[in-house]
Amino acid sequence: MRTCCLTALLGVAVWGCGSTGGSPVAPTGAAISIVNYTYVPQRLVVTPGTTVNILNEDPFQHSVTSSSAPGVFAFGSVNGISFDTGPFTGNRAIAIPATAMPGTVVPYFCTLHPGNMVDQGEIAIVAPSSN
Ligand SMILES: [Cu+2]
Repeated sequence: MRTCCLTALLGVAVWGCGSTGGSPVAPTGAAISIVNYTYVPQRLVVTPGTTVNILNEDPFQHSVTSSSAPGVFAFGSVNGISFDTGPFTGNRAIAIPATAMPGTVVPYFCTLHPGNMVDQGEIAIVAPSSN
């Protein structure tokens, strides 16, 4: 399942992989890049169940670590949603639970440069479109 989703996000056709009926769900390809101390995009909008791929393009470590509120530079959660890549270079992925409540906005920061990234990032969770 995890391998399936990650493969889909890499752009490889995997229709039907592990599916047991119902409509296929198009991969969203949600992604965050970190470039020159900057999270891009600063605000990422995703639906519940999304895997977010993160690429740190800087030649040194950063983290993507959730906090409880904007301006709070400590690990925390909002509506039960939290994540922490730990310091890394290259690629990581975080999973937004399928049970995440739409309307939840989770701020995140870098534990190695708290308050010193260009902007704090945030992930906003919205309901899937119903069509
Ligand atoms: Cu950093």
